[in-house]
Amino acid sequence: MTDVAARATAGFREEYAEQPAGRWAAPGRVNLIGEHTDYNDGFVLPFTLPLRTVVAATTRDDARWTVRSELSADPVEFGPAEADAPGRVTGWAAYVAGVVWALRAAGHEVPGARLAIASDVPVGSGLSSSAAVESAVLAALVELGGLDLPADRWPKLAQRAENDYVGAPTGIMDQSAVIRCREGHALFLDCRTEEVEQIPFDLDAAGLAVLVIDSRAPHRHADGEYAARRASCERAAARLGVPALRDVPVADLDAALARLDDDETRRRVRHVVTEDQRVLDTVELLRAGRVREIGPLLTASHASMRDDFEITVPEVDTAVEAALAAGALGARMTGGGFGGCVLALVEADAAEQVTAAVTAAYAERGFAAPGTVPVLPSTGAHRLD
Ligand code: GAF
Repeated sequence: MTDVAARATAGFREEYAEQPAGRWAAPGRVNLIGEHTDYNDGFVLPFTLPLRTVVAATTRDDARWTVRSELSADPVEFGPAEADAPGRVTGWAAYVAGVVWALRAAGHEVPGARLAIASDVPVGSGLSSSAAVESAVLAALVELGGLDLPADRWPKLAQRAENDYVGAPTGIMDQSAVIRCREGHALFLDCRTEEVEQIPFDLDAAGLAVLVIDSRAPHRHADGEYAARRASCERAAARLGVPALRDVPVADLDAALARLDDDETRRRVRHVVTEDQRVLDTVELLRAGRVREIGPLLTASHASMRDDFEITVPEVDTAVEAALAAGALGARMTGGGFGGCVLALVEADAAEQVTAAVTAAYAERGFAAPGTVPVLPSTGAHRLD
């Protein structure tokens, strides 16, 4: 397939019969560890992928926005009336209208624009294709409009687009990753303070590889289940008298669990509290250059998502089990759950054998063949040219 940036330009020229003023890119992400901790004010450790979304754009004289995407034969056009009414623009274009809305709601004068979007980030695989669109569009509009908005404030705005315009109650991880990740690093993010630390993540130097395997599992009720998990965590925090589950230290976990009156809530809390600790432990090991040793933490994270948070599905469990049986040092589902991708930490020379083992296990269970996603910790949203 043609390079994604070239496709964005070609789409732009075909739609608008002119050259774009510029092109902006934002990548997809995987999360090394720290799942469903972001909206609990906790810790996450994502890195971005070499797969990108590119937006080619130029301003127009009126306050209207036209967007073309590879996802649709027809462009979508909207003005302030639609942009200012969350939910009015729907489908893929809602992520664009949501960004316009979030900027305008924050008091910025958003320039009218023509945009064309191309993407290599697969939709529905849990690799944050939506955050990539939001972030690339945000980068384009900020620069085209000369808006006074430093990049460390972009993640909150992009998150607002998703929460309040599109209506998905997600946390701050994906937009932060897509905007703030740096090549060769994982992003250690404190989701309460939004402080970040770039953690060197040089797999080659360690003789290791991370495989990202697309489970191809259809997302089953993912939206409703995600919202239910979030509501359950928030209820538990209120019951425990803390602002968020991040405020339950792992040393106090048993005492906290004893104060809750149902097993399901106890399991949800145990996942979040132990997962925050696993992120901190992973960061310590990576800071010390002990990359190989993070494997058991990844695998423990998966078990916690499977047994306590109950967000895995047979396809991802099968991929994790097969990868571990074939010698992976650790493996876990990554992302919101109910499908999506699995990542496995492997010795570089074992990558093929682990991939083959997962493929064979899928065939044996009668699942659709898994896909693979290229991995190379990459740079967040930026202008291409
Ligand atoms: C999805 C959400 F968008 C993130 O905010 C995060 O909660 C993640 O699921 C689970 O860790 O990607």
